[in-house]
Amino acid sequence: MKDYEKVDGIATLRDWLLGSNYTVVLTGAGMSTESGIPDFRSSNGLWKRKDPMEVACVDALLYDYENFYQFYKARIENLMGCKPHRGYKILAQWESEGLINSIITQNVDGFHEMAGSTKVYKLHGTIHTIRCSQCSSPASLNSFLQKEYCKKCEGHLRPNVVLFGETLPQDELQIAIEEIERAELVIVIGTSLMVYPVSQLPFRANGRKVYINKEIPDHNLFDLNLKGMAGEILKEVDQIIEY
Ligand code: BV8
Repeated sequence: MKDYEKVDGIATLRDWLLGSNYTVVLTGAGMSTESGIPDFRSSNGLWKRKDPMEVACVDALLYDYENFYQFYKARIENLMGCKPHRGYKILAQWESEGLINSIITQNVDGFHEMAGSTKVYKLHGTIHTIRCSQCSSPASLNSFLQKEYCKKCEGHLRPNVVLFGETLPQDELQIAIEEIERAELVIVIGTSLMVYPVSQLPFRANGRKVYINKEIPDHNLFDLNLKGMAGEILKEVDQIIEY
């Protein structure tokens, strides 16, 4: 993207944000890479080393627990050393200033809430809490990391994420659809939009659609594309908003 295009784009997003009566943000793993958490599908993403269908799916949980366990243990441990970057804090400030109304996320790291956002709809669950895969009894994160078994039924423990092949939390998904359809402005940040059904949400938007992403696919449905790092772009927009 040429510099003038980018500057214009930053100012346009600022104007649309200030002019919108209802703004919804949709985030993916690209929102967390500047916090040190690898995403899934870009050049150094997780899936370049691991096939998601081998580790983040129901069959892995059922038939290849060792692989499943090591994948999630490593992600939980990596997460412990990371914290929400400035872009997360800007989104939380925009919520408190009334500039955005809600955040829909595919991320399981809980960073939006950690940064202070309150209206957050997590469509792929959370990696911070654990349950038994057999009897669904809750278990502690530490018991998962110690590779203990369910104290009630001796079943395998798993994080409360939505795996491939599992349905999304229907209440959250319904709210997310209503939020997207109601929004005058939808800002999509750091997602390849490859995973169903979240990938379909932007198509349901009736308002303006903005895409902030490191990679911009040729054909896309967005009214404004801002190519670059989420944290940096959010900072540039925030810097030209007179509070
Ligand atoms: C379901 C677990 C009904 C939690 C995840 C065939 C065709 C179509 C669909 C399907 C199919 N076969 C199966 C399906 C359905 C399947 C699916 O969509 N598969 C796809 C891959 C083909 N979906 C499901 O199974 C869903 N459930 O459909 O239920 C059902 C029920 C039973 C049987 C059948 C169907 C469940 C989906 C949830 C799966 N769980 N993760 C975890 O471990 O995290 S998905 C995983 O992908 C993560 O949750 C992640 O958030 C999500 C989406 O990925 P992104 O967030 O977009 O991340 P990605 O790396 O892809 O992109 C990041 C982008 O950011 C990149 O473009 C990069 O360039 C950019 N970027 C990076 N850094 C930055 C940046 N941009 C800006 N700044 C930066 N700094």
